[in-house]
Amino acid sequence: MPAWHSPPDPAPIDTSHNNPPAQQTNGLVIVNYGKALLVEDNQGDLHRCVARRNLGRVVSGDRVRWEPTGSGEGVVSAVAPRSTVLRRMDITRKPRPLAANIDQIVVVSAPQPALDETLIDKYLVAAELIGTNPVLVVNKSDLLDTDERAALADRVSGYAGIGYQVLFTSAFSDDGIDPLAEALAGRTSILVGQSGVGKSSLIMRLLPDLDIEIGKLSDASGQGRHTTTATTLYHLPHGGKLIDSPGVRDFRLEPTAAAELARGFREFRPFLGQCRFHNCRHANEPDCALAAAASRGEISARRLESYRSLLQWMTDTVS
Ligand SMILES: Nc1nc2c(ncn2[C@@H]2O[C@H](COP(=O)(O)OP(=O)(O)OP(=O)(O)O)[C@@H](O)[C@H]2O)c(=O)[nH]1
Ligand SMILES: [Mg+2]
Ligand SMILES: [Zn+2]
Repeated sequence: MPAWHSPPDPAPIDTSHNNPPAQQTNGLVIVNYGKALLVEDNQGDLHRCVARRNLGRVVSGDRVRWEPTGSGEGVVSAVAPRSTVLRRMDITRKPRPLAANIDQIVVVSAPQPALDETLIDKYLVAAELIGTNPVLVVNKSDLLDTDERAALADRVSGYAGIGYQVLFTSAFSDDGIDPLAEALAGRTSILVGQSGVGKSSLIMRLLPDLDIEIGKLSDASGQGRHTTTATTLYHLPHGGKLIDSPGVRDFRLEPTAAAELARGFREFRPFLGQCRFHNCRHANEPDCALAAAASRGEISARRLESYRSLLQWMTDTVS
C-alpha cells in the first residue's frame, strides 16, 4: 500500500491542554467545487467541507485531516504531503494544482474532436517530469472503419514505439474496455484531454454504479446534477481510483528549463549530454545530438519539433 494511504486515525492525541481532543479524522478529497470541498471519510461517507485559508489549493486525491462541524459538514485543517501533484499554469502564470497523489495520467484522444499531438506531448512531458505512468487512449473507436482505424493506429504508432501504452477504446462497445480496466486497476489515475473525447463516458462505462456515486455527490454538494466542470474522484469497482477532469483546449506546462524539458521526451534521453555544447538547448546549435538523431530517423522529427516549439513557448512566456 503506498505510504499516502493513511491508516485510520493515526494522529497522536494532544494531551498538552485540558480541552477535549478534537474530533479530527482522516479524509480523501473527492472534488473541490471552489467554495466547498467534498471529503470522503473512512466509511465512504461524503462531507461538505471548507478548508482553512492557509492550506493553498486543496484538490481531488488530497489526503486531509478534517473535523465535523455539523451534520454532513466540516472543516479541513491540514493536507498530507503529496506523493505527486499534476499542475498547470493558470492565466496569471501561477502554477495551479489539478489533482494530487496520482500515479497514472491517462491522456484521452478521439477521432472527433481531432487528435492533437501537441497536446498529447505536453501531457506526456508533465507525466514524465512528475514521475507518473502515462497511458494513451484513443476513444470512439466505434466511429472508425477498418481503414480509418489503421490510419489512426499508424499515426499514434510513434508513441507505442517509444514505450507508451496505447489503447483503442469505445465507451459505446466493449472495444478496449477490459485492457483499460486492467491498466487502471489498483492505481490512482486521472483522465485528461480535450473536451468531448469521452472521458466521462469512459468513466460511466467503467463504473456500473456511477448513478449512485453521482447521486451521492449531488446530495452532499447540494449542487444538483453533477457535470464535468470540476475534477472529481471516483472509486473503481475492483480497486483503484479514477479522476475525471474537465476537458481543455490547451494544457500550459509549468515553466521548465530546457534540460528538464528535454528529459520529458523520454526517447531523447540516450542522446542527452552528447551535443557539442554541454548547455545545448537543441534549438539550432551546431552538432546537436538530437538533430543528428532525428536526421538518422532514430527519434521522430515531429517530436523534436514539438520539443522546440514548447521550448520557444516557455522562453516567450516566462521571460
Ligand atoms: N461514438 C462514440 N461517442 C462517444 C464515445 N464516448 C463518448 N462519446 C460521445 O462524445 C460526447 C462527449 O462525451 P463526454 O464523455 O462528455 O466527453 P468528455 O471528454 O467527458 O468531455 P468534457 O467533460 O467536456 O471534457 C458525448 O456526446 C458522448 O456520447 C465513444 O466511445 N463513441
Ligand atoms: Mg466529461
Ligand atoms: Zn543538442
